[in-house]
Amino acid sequence: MLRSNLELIAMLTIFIISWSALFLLYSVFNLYAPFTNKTIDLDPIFQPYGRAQDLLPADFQPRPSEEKRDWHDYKAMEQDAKRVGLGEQGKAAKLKNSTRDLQLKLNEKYGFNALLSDSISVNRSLPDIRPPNCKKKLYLSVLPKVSIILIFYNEYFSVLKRSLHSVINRSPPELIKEIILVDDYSDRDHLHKPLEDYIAGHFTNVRIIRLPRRMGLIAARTAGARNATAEILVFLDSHIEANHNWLPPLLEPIALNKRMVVCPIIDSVNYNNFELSEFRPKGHRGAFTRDLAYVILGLLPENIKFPSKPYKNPVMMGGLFAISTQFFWELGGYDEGLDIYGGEQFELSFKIWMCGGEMYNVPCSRVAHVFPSPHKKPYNVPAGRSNYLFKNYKRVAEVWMDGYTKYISWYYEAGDIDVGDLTKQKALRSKLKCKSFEWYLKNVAFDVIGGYPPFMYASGAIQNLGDANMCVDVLRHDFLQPIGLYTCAENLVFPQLPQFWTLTPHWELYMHNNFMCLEVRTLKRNAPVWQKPCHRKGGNQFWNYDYKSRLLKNREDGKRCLEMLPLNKTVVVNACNKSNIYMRWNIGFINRTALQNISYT
Ligand SMILES: *[C@@H]1O[C@H](CO)[C@@H](O)[C@H](O)[C@H]1NC(C)=O
Ligand SMILES: *[C@@H]1O[C@H](CO)[C@@H](O)[C@H](O)[C@H]1NC(C)=O
Ligand SMILES: *[C@@H]1O[C@H](CO)[C@@H](O)[C@H](O)[C@H]1NC(C)=O
Ligand SMILES: *[C@@H]1O[C@H](CO)[C@@H](O)[C@H](O)[C@H]1NC(C)=O
Ligand SMILES: *[C@@H]1O[C@H](CO)[C@@H](O)[C@H](O)[C@H]1NC(C)=O
Ligand SMILES: *[C@@H]1O[C@H](CO)[C@@H](O)[C@H](O)[C@H]1NC(C)=O
Ligand SMILES: *[C@@H]1O[C@H](CO)[C@@H](O)[C@H](O)[C@H]1NC(C)=O
Ligand SMILES: [Mn+2]
Repeated sequence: MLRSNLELIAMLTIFIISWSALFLLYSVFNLYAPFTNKTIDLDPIFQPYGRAQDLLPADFQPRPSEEKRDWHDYKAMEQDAKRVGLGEQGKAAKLKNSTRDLQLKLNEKYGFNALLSDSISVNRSLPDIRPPNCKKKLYLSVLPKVSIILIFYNEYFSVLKRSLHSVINRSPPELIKEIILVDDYSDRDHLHKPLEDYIAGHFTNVRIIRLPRRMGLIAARTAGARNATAEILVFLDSHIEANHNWLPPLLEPIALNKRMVVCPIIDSVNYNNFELSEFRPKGHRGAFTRDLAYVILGLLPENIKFPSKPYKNPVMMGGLFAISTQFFWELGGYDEGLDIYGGEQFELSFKIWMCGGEMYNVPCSRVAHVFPSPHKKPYNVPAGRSNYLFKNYKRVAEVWMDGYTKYISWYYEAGDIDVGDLTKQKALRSKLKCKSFEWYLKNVAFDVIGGYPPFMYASGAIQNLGDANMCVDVLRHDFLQPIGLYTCAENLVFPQLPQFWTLTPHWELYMHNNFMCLEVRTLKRNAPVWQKPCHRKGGNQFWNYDYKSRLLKNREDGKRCLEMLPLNKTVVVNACNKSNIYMRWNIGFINRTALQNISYT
């Protein structure tokens, strides 16, 4: 549930989740009914905090002059280096009896090769893929203790066990005060008695909090944070593997500055073979597009020059980070009006930067994350509003993004989405005297506007003129299959995610929120259209909309156009032909000013 994103595939999960009908669950008080006693008197959230030093408890002073030490656990590293076997050293693994069919079934059900996971040790070794300099780094010898909050919903047992063992095996025991597992109302049997027995048999400082009903990621993290007692909160997913010495580099910046929020670098565990590799693009400095999709900005030259040095991160990927408990609550924790999942990483990131904090990525701290297969069936999320994502985003934008909201592609159309009461959030912003969004854009996310100019050429559903019921749709396919057509969303300007396309100033046609660009790989007849990572090189990913002829042209020469094959009810690319009605398309929103300025056609 890392945002993830960044996470190509995890992002897909977002919309997979969003496609399913959802059950509405969010009045704050209902949500927290089971925690109500605490909620009321624990509401330190909106107490005014004054100066930064008020945040420091008497018994915890930063010790910048303190001795440093080498926190590596060399014995554990040595033992790990000797391990051999399936998946050891983070190598790609394969079961002898595995078939493609079985793999697909597993991917649908679990999002990864669950049987393979069962055959890989929960204590498996990982390669040390940190920048070489990290091996020599020393950190303060006195570091604050952490509460690790690991939330899960129907997590696969061996994957959850591996997450726990990796954290415990690779953290200095004296730094972990407790590990709090938050169960977001799982219904798989193994997560009840068997999990409790396993924990009792293997760990001493791990406890489980069970939510009384499905509440979603945001509420689950909040419940974990309320239960935590250590000075620092570390939020993790339940399908991760912590690498050597991951914890001290996360904690030192916070020990030195309580308003520092720190993210590890997230590596990737392949869902088919459990191979560990470095996440691409490297570094994940996070940001957002005009749609408020999470995107990854390139590293800055100084980040590349000093690869082990922490660097500023405008927006967290979302799933894995460390923050001082007090700062978290000073910021009000997560906005409790956010439903289920989505937008919370923007909310927290904006608050951190605008309200006196800073956020860094730490290249010496590595945690690997299983990015699930796009085949994964949507979670059994309680039904309700299908547009909770937009509701969340709009809530965040309304409170934090000031005048920038006018640039958000869908904002005007989202006018009728009720975002609920924002009084508390706005009061918090004024109480903490937070800076403006303009300040944030200038000083922190300074390359967002350049990379993602605050306007687009066209966006929304792409509707065929030959058959007005048909719109271009991702069809929930794996990226291994071409996109297709589906019955159009009711609102063409602001459709559901699988039909929400954007034609960008980079001449890419991409889907809101998943960083995948439409690409045509051949010049043959009936060329299929694929979703592929955006390469910014034009050519097979170049698209241009001629709003007069309504042709949607691929490649700079404008000779090939998107076409619906009415018999097959599919989309392909063929030589342009204005007289072919099936080659003509409406797009929900078009910016004529921008489209008129086309120098390519
Ligand atoms: C494949 O082998 C593994 C152990 O080697 C076993 O646990 C699993 O059940 C087998 N799967 C099938 C489909 O036979
Ligand atoms: C994994 O390591 C822990 C010690 O950290 C040990 O208690 C446990 O038995 C090991 N499990 C396996 C399957 O190797
Ligand atoms: C944390 O939750 C557990 C289980 O619900 C409860 O027993 C404990 O009192 C809680 N601790 C805090 C500090 O809230
Ligand atoms: C479309 O369907 C026809 C007949 O149903 C078939 O011959 C043709 O190969 C199909 N084309 C594509 C691109 O799938
Ligand atoms: C263009 O489309 C029209 C209408 O479908 C068709 O009659 C004509 O043959 C097409 N022209 C070419 C060159 O394919
Ligand atoms: C028009 O295009 C040119 C170059 O193609 C670009 O520099 C300019 O900013 C564009 N103007 C508008 C209004 O989009
Ligand atoms: C349309 O594009 C122009 C640049 O060509 C931009 O200045 C303007 O803000 C855009 N309008 C909208 C509504 O996005
Ligand atoms: Mn995740």
